Amino acid sequence: MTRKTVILIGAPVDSGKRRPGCLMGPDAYRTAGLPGALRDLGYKVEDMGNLTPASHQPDTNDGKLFAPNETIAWTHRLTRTAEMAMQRGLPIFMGGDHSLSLGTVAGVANHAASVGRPLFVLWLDAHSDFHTAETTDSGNLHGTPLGYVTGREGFGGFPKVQNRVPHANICIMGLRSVDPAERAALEETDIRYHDMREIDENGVGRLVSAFLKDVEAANGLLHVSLDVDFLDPMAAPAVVTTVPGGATIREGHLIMEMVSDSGLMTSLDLVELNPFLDERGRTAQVMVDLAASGLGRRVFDRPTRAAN
Ligand code: 5AB
Ligand code: MN
Ligand code: MN
Ligand code: MN
Repeated sequence: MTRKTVILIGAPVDSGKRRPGCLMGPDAYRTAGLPGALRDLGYKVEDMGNLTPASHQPDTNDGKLFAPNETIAWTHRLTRTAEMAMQRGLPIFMGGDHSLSLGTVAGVANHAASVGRPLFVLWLDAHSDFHTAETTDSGNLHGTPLGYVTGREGFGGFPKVQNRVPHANICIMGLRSVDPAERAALEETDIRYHDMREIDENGVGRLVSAFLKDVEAANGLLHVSLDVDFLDPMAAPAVVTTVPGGATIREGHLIMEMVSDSGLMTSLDLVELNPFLDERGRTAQVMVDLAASGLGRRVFDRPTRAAN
């Protein structure tokens, strides 16, 4: 039996918001042991190193949008990289802020179309990231990836999305901070979204299993996009956009273990980690543990770490 290949792709994207630091994410995941954890699970691991954006004009600071040229350049680079990596294995995009998902999801969607299978997306996030470059109040493009990949208007200058992700194939979990313009747009769609209250009332297990059943029934590919701020800031402090009242480590692991059991996940984003804000690497470690759970590790298999 050939071992399954996981392709680690460093995407030190830091242009999606004003506060810097996410560019250190890929190396924090390596330092926290992601490659070794995956090898221990039996995967063949290839690390492509850290990418750079396509060449672009320097950004000026005169418009509402922060660093649009750089984010557009990343979108070009990551779309192509995702398309190529999907042909060879399971890519893990080590971010980088969430604006990287404009490219990763667009590329994965192109791959899905080329193999004739529908793409499904599980979006684990406190935010819905459903703005367009026109509706955003902050001008921070990390709040726009789901708007982009579903083909919303209002992304002038960005590459045209070749294969939109259908609304019905998207499930957002963990919501507790959605701007009015996003909410109004979201409610016009049949994107399914579960806020923290719904999680509290139903438990994540029931909600995730309903979604995974649909992915399986459609013979879909599944992209998981894990934003650090899905988790409660007490569990995962290393993120700019902290919102209290988030998911617990246990809920995170349950979701990822159920994803793993389903055997459906074909690509993964780890986004928004800002190692500059971390406490002795613990947020990076939580993210590595969640990724490992999504690829077959059980919580009771988690190694006890030496203190030094
Ligand atoms: B993240 C906010 N909606 O548009 C905006 O962290 C936050 O990738 C976006 O989910 C958060 O700036 C983007 C207020
Ligand atoms: Mn996000
Ligand atoms: Mn978020
Ligand atoms: Mn954020």
